[in-house]
Amino acid sequence: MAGNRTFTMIKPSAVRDQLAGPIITRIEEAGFRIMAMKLTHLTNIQASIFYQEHQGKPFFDGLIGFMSSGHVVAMILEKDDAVLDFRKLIGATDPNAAAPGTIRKLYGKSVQENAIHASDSDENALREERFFFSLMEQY
Ligand code: IDP
Ligand code: MG
Repeated sequence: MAGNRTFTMIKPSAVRDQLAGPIITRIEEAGFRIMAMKLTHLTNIQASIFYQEHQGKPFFDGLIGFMSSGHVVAMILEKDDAVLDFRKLIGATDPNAAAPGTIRKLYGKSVQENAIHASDSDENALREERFFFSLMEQY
């Protein structure tokens, strides 16, 4: 059975462009409940660990530089089938290929600066929420 939690992070470009508010509004209007939220600024090392699955890929260094370039808004979200439904809400990795009305289509600027991160499995959602939030903050 699919889990009911996912993890998301509004990326530095979107926070810088003052799009956190509109993005959070869309998330709530789509039925996701915010269970935890944190504004923070990742170091290079923290971003590298968060994105460790992409180490060695051609876009890795650019991604890490970008993700540590400014503040992010990290959130734990709750809804039935959270991981799958949230991936649908944000759209494809490349904003140009994302479906109309999706967050990445509306607010993404490029493949790298695609406005928002979302977990791709229940297992990764748990890893990512633990990375950003201590146990105490979840209860
Ligand atoms: P996802 O965010 O849709 O899950 P992933 O393949 O997991 O996509 O890639 C993680 C992030 O790395 C993307 O959201 C994007 O910011 C960046 N990225 C992925 N592929 C490319 C690329 O080909 N060029 C530049 N950046 C990329
Ligand atoms: Mg991914």
